[in-house]
Parts: sequence; structure tokens; C-alpha cells
Amino acid sequence: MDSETYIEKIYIIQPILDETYKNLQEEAVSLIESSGAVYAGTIYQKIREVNPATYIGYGKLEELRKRLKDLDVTTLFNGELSPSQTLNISAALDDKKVIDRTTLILAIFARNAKSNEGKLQVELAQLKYMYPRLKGKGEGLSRLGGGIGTRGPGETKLETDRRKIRVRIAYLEEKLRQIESTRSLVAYRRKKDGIKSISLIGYTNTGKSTLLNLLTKSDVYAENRLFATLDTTSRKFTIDGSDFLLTDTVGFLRELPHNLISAFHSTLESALNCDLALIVCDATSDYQMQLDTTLETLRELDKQIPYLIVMNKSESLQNFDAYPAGCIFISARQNLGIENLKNKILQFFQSQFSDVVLTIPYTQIGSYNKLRNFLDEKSVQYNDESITVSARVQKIYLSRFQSFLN
Ligand SMILES: Nc1nc2c(ncn2[C@@H]2O[C@H](COP(=O)(O)OP(=O)(O)OP(=O)(O)O)[C@@H](O)[C@H]2O)c(=O)[nH]1
Ligand SMILES: [Mg+2]
Repeated sequence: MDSETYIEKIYIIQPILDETYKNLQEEAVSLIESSGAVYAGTIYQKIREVNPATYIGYGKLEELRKRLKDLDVTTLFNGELSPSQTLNISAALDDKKVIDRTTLILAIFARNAKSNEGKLQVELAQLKYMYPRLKGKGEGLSRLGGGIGTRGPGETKLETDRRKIRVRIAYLEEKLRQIESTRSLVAYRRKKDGIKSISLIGYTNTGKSTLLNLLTKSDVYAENRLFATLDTTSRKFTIDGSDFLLTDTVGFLRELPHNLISAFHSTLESALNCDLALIVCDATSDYQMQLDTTLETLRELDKQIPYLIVMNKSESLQNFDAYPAGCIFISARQNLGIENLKNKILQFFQSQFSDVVLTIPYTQIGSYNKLRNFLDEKSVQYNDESITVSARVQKIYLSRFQSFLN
């Protein structure tokens, strides 16, 4: 099969577990389109009890088998399947290729990974996900043909045996560790330079990259599809003469599988290591779900960062009442509300920091040096008995400097 011209058609199996199933199905259609495949249809199944062997019941599978009999389609189970469930469903559907939501998202990630690190991360996640699935079959994945789950950075490795995969996994993990240690050094230098960092986080496709482009006059890839951004990009920008570092990163998705979050853990980690987060939501879509998903993901990653809520795409809103209190309405595409956003960012930093003048007797330089990481020095003046330091301190750290305050 020629993987260049082959366009995969995907049929969705949508389990009905609660009332969100319709939204999940629509999202699956967007995921399919974002992966470069074509949506072919959906079969729904209300789940009263999960069948451990095939998740959905045999009756439904037989109905689906008949429906898909003469079609060249891949079936997407819109949830997570165990390796054996995947194989059993495939067997029940005349050996049709079966993928789950994680495999589909990984395919999108593989397609969109641009940086070296992004590619390594995706390949690692793909191999880890594939590994137990290879086991069940006892043969290479090559029999599955082209398309999702067999494409991407891992492609050339698919013919290799399990031992080679294990070696490759170890190699990728080591490589990523090296990249990460370089990055911590960069982050450390930045902290030392005292530039405040702001990260754009939030649900996928809400306009984070568009906002980065607008604020920093950049040209990062922004597109109407899910997970257009995978790599973390940082750019400097200035508000009223103050420099900030703005970071754009991978977006979130409801029920994003855990192994995907962990695959991108170090990428996210660097973005979430910021002084302020702007949580970007799409005001024209289910913003409450987007916000909840984002806050939930931050909790899972154990990140407590101060944030402002930015309601993007608000250019044609008629009613502003139903939105969270204090959120900032903008349109990144039409450059609306941006001055207000900048003011809110400045106000935030002004409320977080105090400008202080410290007097440090030479006899206490040692104890002052231990605290220096907690402030940004603006100027230092050497006197006979002491030094005088003008600095900016986060209010939460102010008490540590009590004995040096004039
Ligand atoms: N109507 C409208 N569309 C916008 C606005 N801002 C961005 N968009 C569109 O929303 C889509 C997604 O924008 P991106 O900037 O790629 O979104 P993102 O949050 O970076 O998405 P991912 O990187 O895929 O997670 C694009 O088609 C943008 O043109 C806006 O203010 N109004
Ligand atoms: Mg983006």
C-alpha cells in the first residue's frame, strides 16, 4: 500500500456511558480530520455493563460486522481498549483494523511533531503503547498495512522484534533525559535574568498560538485542527517597557490518556514552570468543559500556578453574562481586547511584587546570599558598613527579608 496516497477511512464505535457521548463523538470526528483521515460513520452503543472481552456486546459487534462488511475502513473505538479487547474486536469484525482513542491521538501527534524532542517523545509513547499489543499477536504489525497506528516517527521500527523495541525505548528515554537536563539549565539562566514568564495553556484549538503570534509578532503554526501545536515555543514580548517571556505549548483534551500526559510531561513541565498562566478558552464553544479539563490537568500534574482566564474568539458574542467572573474577553484573530489583556497582566505582576530597599550589613552577607534567589536585584550600592540593595520581591517571600528592610 502506498502510504503517500492512501487515505484512511475511519468508522467510529461510540459507547454511550453518560450524556456527554454526543460531544465526545463530535470531538472524535475532529480528531479523525486532524489526523488526515476521513470520517466514515458512527455506530452507537449504550453500555450497561462492560464486556471484558470486547467492551461492547457481541450483538452490536455482529451488527457492525455486517454494516462494514464490504467497506475498506478502520474502526475507531472512542475510548481506551486493552490489548486483548483490541484484538478480540478486530477478530469479530473479520480482522478489520481496530484502533482506540490513544492510538488516534498518537497518530496526530506523530503527524504534527516538528522538533527533535517532539518526535522522540511521540516515538517513545507510540512504542510503549504498541509493545503489549505486539505481544498478543506474536507477529509484526506490518500485517496491519498502512495508516494510523502504523505510521509516524516509529514507522521504520515496526518490522523490528520486541528486543529491538526495548533497546530503542531505552535509547529514547536516555536521549530525552539529556534534552531535559539542557533545558533545566536554560530555565535556570532565565530565572537568573529575572524575566517573568507567562504561559498560554488550555484546551486544544482555542487560539493559543494565534495569541502568541499576535503578542510577539511571530509566525508559529496556527490552524483549525486539534493538536496543531506540540512543541513548546517561547518568545519575548514587552508591555510598557517590561520584558516577558511568552510560552505556547501543547493543548489539553478531555480524557487525554494518562500515558500521553506523561509522554509530554517534560514539555509541559517547562511551560508550566511559569510565573503566570493565561488559560485560553474558546468563548463560542463549551468553555466550561475546557476550563474544567485544564484545571483538572493542572491538578493531576500537581501544578499550582496563578492564572487569568482569557475568553478568546469573543468577537461576535452578544451576551457576556454567563462567563466566569473576572475573565478577560479577547479576539486574537481580530486583535480585540488586547490592551485590556496587557493591562491585566501588568496589574497581576504589580500586585504580586513589591519594590524594596534592603540594607545588609557586611557581617550578614552570608545569610543574605542564601536568600538571593527569592528576589530580583535592580541595583547594589556598597557603603562603609553595609550594602544597599534595591530589588523586586514576590510578596509571598517578603517576610524572609524582614531583618534587612529599612
Ligand atoms: N473566530 C475566531 N477564531 C480564532 C480566534 N483566534 C484563533 N482562532 C482560530 O482558531 C483556530 C485554532 O487556533 P490556534 O491558534 O491554532 O489554536 P491553539 O490553541 O494553538 O490550538 P492547538 O495548538 O491545536 O492546541 C484557528 O483556525 C484560528 O484561526 C478568534 O479570536 N476568533
Ligand atoms: Mg497551538
